[in-house]
Amino acid sequence: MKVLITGFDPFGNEHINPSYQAVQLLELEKKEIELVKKELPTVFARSIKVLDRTIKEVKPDIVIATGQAGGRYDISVERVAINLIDAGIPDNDGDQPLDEKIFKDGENAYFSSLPIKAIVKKLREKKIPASVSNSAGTYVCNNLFYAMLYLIDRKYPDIKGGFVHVPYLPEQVLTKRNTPCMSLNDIVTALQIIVATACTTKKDILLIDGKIC
Ligand code: PCA
Repeated sequence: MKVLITGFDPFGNEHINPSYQAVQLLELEKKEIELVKKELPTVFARSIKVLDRTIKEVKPDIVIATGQAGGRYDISVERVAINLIDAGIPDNDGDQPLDEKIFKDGENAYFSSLPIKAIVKKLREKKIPASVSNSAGTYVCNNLFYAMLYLIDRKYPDIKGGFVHVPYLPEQVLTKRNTPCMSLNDIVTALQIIVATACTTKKDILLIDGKIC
């Protein structure tokens, strides 16, 4: 079983991105899982090109993309990617599209094909805060997540894919009052659990984790 796992480079005012920091440190106990790591640019168009090229080269069974969600307190296992860009800040190439479709001929939305609730349950069992998230935002992460599922739908039907947002690291919130963070160690452990659960779960479980509003 081959897993491609990606993280993003730093963007906005940050000098690090916890997603790729954690991906870099990730090691698996199970030697039967081959892990391929890739850093993606926080750039709308280029991140999609790099992902597509990497999928073509690596031919993974599973793709797990990760990104920073500053201000979130837990590991957010994303459920849905929407066909919309509405950039609150420019990407790392200076592009800031507003209210644009990602792919004109794509569905309005695609759902993750990872066992999102089984992942949340396993993370909580290991005492790592986690939840299903129903929005990956409207920036580069949603853009990449949407493109991944579009490409899977069109070109790579045998691949399973999903997206996980991770909180800031403690060093990123030193001067950000009342802002949550998670240790790099916990984020790396979370990624280990996510990869292992994605590789071993055939059918997702039912778990009460719906949002009232
Ligand atoms: N987080 C941003 C883009 C890159 C990243 O790590 C996002 O959530 O869209």
